[in-house]
Amino acid sequence: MPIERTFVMIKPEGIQRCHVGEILERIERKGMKLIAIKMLKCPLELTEKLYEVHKGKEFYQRLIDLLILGPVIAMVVEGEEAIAATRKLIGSTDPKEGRPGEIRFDYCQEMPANIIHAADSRQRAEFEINLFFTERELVEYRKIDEDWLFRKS
Ligand code: FUP
Repeated sequence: MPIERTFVMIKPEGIQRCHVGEILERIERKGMKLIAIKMLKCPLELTEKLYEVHKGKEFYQRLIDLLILGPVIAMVVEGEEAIAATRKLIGSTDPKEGRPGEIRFDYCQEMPANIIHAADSRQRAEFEINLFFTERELVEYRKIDEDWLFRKS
């Protein structure tokens, strides 16, 4: 299975409702490796670039307003088929259409305040990672299960 990098972002309502620890725990539990993470207030220009594909849609303005209101936690996650795996972890765009176990279903009720974002394709992952992080901010290291030093035999 290919090792991929993807972009994941906890939106302001995920932070304001204090779900950061639980969300990170789910990503780690899946075996994904966190290679970059930062908290920031998403500037308007950056938010508009992230969601430029939705410009003109009826929910666009509310989506942007909600995002620039509070802090976000942006991260880069690496792992086997990380793009599809994190999309499965976050679940349906509309929490009402999700299932128990999906982050959006478990922690929120409605769009656009659906607490988390994850890139949905290789092209988007690359674009979004580059939007939020420089190459130097991506930290290379080995998780304990990748490091031969820690393997029993
Ligand atoms: P996703 O990739 O699952 O976040 O979904 P989209 O890119 O389609 O949508 C981006 C955000 O716009 C969602 F997180 C929530 C919001 N949205 C709405 O508010 N109404 C809609 O009908 C579709 C999306």
